[in-house]
Amino acid sequence: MLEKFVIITGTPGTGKTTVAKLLSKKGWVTFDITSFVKEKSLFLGYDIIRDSLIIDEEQLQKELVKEAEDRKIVILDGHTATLIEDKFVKYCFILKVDLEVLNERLIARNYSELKVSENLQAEIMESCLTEAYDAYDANKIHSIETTNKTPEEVVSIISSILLQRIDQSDPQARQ
Ligand code: DAT
Repeated sequence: MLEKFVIITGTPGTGKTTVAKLLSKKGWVTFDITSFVKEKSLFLGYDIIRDSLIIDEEQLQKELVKEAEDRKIVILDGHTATLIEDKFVKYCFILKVDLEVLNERLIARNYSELKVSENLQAEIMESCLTEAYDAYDANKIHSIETTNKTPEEVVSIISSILLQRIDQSDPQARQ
């Protein structure tokens, strides 16, 4: 089965990593795309202005598909996750958060003014959601408003959707 990737995307600061870590504790297999890119040197260069890696997207998909070969479900955390082709994707979750909360989180990260304002703009424009609709079948896409939810509540929404379509009698189903 090709459709094994579950993507958790959203503007930086919306809670992807927090949620992915909790999902991992619950037994789901999760990959942090940024760490994966660094580990495997899957970048073409570095964008100094944006303070971010320029990812070799083609190679990243190849490596992820290879890595996931023997797995049923692999959860990906990263705001560049829509580069995985639709045929490999089971679900795409987009995390959203109130702009004031996001602003505080990004400032707390010591992001430059440019990086804070670009990310706030992306959240206002719902860039991740638009990208997801461009990349994936609409019925794979779930947008989650996280502002008044604990990370555990967000995880419970995601888990309940994931568990709808897996065989729960199979102990390896999350692997
Ligand atoms: P991302 O991986 O999208 O960049 P993160 O998981 O690092 O975001 O979260 C950014 C900060 O927000 C971090 O300090 C944890 C906090 N946070 C994440 N989700 C939250 C939630 N649902 N409620 C309260 N705080 C949350």
